[in-house]
Amino acid sequence: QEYTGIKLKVVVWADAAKPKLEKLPSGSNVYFIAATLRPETMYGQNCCFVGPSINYGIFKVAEGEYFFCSDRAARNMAFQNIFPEWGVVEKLGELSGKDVIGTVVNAPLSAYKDVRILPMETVKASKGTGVVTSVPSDSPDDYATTMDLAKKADYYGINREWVITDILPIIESPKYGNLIAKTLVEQMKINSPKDPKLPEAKEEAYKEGFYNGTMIYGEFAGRPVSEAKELVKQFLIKTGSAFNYAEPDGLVISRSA
Ligand code: ZZB
Repeated sequence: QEYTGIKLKVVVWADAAKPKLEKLPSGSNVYFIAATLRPETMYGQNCCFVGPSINYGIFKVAEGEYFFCSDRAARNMAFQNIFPEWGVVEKLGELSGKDVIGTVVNAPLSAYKDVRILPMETVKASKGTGVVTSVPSDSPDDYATTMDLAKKADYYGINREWVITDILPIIESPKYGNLIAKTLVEQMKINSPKDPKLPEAKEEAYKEGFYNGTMIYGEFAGRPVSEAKELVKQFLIKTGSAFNYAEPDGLVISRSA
C-alpha cells in the first residue's frame, strides 16, 4: 500500500504527555504522522485520531525533528530512507494514545488552523502509522466518529470545544453533493463509528470521490479529484509537509532460522 505520510506539527502537548517527553531535547519539533490515501482532502482536516489504547513512540528523523507513530510504522520507515540511518530506529519516548488526547497540532493545508488529537476506537494498530487524520466531509468513518465525539464528549473524556463539527465542503459529487461522507452516513443510516456498514460507505466514498468528484476548495478548485490528488500530494511533499510511505499490504514477512 502506497500512503502519503502527512506531518502534523505539535503546537501544545496534552498534560498527560509531558512527563513522557523528558528525553526530547528542548526546542525539538515533533510531528504526528498520519498515513493517508487522500492527500487532496487535507484542506478539511478537523482533528487527528489516535487509538486510545495503542502504544506509540517518538522517533528521531533529524537533528531537532521527531515523528510520533507506531513502532511498526517506524520500523518500516527505517527501510525507506526516511530516518538518518538505514534500518536503524532511534526511539526517544513511549506514549499511549490516551496520553496525547487533547494535544494541539498544526495540520498542513487545513482550513482549521490548530486541530486536536482525539480518540478513535476503530484505529487499527496494524495499519499505516496508527495515526489517522480526520476529514469528515469525505471519510464516512471520520464523519461518524466526529459526530459521536461531539455527542458524547464527557464519555470520551474530552472537551466538547475540541470537536469541530462545522464541516467544510471540499469535493462536489453529482450523486452525493458536497459532503459525500455525511450524505452516505445519513442515507445508509449509519449511527455509530462501529457500524458494520462503514466499510461499504468508505468504498463508495472512495469511488464516487475519485471518479466523479470535482475540487471546490483550495488552489486546485475546478479540477477533477483524479488530477488534484497528485497535484496536492506533490505540493505537500515539496513544502516539506509530507512524504511517501509504503507498507507491505497485510503481508506478514517471516523468515525461519
Ligand atoms: C484521510 C482521509 C480522507 C482518508 C478521506 C480517507 C478518506 P485503506 O483504504 O483501508 O488503506 N486510515 C489510515 N490508517 C488507518 C488505521 N491504522 N486505522 C484505521 N483507519 C486508517 O484506508 C486508508 C485510509 O484509512 C486513510 O486515508 C485513513 O483515512 C484511514 F476523505 O486519510 B484517510 C472514503 C475514505 N476517505
